[in-house]
Amino acid sequence: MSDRTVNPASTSDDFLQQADLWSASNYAPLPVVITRAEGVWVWDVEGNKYLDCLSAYSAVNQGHCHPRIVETMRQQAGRCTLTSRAFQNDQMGPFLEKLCNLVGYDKALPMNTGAEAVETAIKTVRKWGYKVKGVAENAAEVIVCSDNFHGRTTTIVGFSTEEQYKDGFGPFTPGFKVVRYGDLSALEAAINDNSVGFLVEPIQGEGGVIVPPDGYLSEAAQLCAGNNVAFIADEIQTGLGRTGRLLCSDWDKIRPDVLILGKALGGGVYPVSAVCADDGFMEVYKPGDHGSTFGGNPLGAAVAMTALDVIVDENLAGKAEEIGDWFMNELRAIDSPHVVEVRGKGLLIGVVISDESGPANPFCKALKKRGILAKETHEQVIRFAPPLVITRETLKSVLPDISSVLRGEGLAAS
Ligand code: IF1
Repeated sequence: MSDRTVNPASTSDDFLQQADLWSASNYAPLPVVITRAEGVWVWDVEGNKYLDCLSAYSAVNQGHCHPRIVETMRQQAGRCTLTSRAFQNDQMGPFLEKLCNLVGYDKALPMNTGAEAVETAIKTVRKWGYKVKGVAENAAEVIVCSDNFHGRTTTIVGFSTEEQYKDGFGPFTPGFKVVRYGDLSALEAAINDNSVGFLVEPIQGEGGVIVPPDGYLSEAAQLCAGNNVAFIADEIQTGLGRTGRLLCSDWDKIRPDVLILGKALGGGVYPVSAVCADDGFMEVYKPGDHGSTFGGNPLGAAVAMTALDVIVDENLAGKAEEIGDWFMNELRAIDSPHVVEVRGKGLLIGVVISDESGPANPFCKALKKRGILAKETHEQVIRFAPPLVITRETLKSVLPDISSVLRGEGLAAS
């Protein structure tokens, strides 16, 4: 095995080679090796500094290594980290109470990753469908949207419309119906007596930062309410301040029956996710029906409480709205033949590169060369989603570089 060592790895190239050697090749990351991070900044092993415009896909809304969150983590790590749900701990209850009061639900069910929370939401509405709505055994249907992204489990990729996510992973869980995102009549036509839930992202992140037509979400919610179908919002990426409101659903003044949170709930330091709903849904669970070894653990619960406090205390939703509006206008003002559209809400922004200009990836590589880390989604879209603690001054300082790259400078050199 000696020919398979890169030892000791010290340069970025070493680490890239090492990861290439030992990691399954399920990712094609930008070739940057980060060793330190603070706020909106990250540093590679050579000491180069970058502005993080991805925020770990919105998991570090509060900024990297937020001092309050890290301090909570440190303290709780030295006190008690894991009890399992076989015993009670003194952090989970306070965490769930804080979360439920903040988002306005009777109860929450804690999990770890986003995909687990989505699975939990699906299980919740299925059981509700059978026990409360009265759907015949094994007939429950969950309606989902085209170009959805809800995670990577076999059930979830089974209802993806992206071939690559499914290819080679079947057979898949039945009971899902796909309708076109943004299409109310398709939703109406798909609803029948067996429909138990409609699962939707208020803005599709992976789909390419797709903002649905005005009124879509509220009318979809009304359709669901009128047909006794649970409206399930996956706010794993859009929630917790990212779009300029605590929840993206708040923009449309809707209150989902089932709310799914993750990512920033763990403050970027620990995986914490949760499903929130009222008693009418949550009361379907009896002991033993569902669970997770780490879900609701005291370390994650403590971290999540501070992660929520930071979002509220630092008015991160308000900042996302204000800075996002300004930044989106600045991006729109860039005169580039390559940019077709700038869209999004708050600090979840997609810059669409025209097909003729080639894929977005070389633009991201050119941005990296200028110290800005962004990642493309769906070939043609560059996503700009910095931590919500970013200031206007910081963004202003990198705008000339963003502008140069979007106008096509330095593309060939990458
Ligand atoms: C990866 C994308 C973002 C999500 C929504 C559930 C989950 C996610 C709306 C699952 C996760 C991630 C996963 C990450 C890349 C990323 C992503 F590009 F794939 F689409 F954010 F935009 N619902 N999104 O966005 O949460 O189980 O991962 O905790 O590398 O797959 P998870």
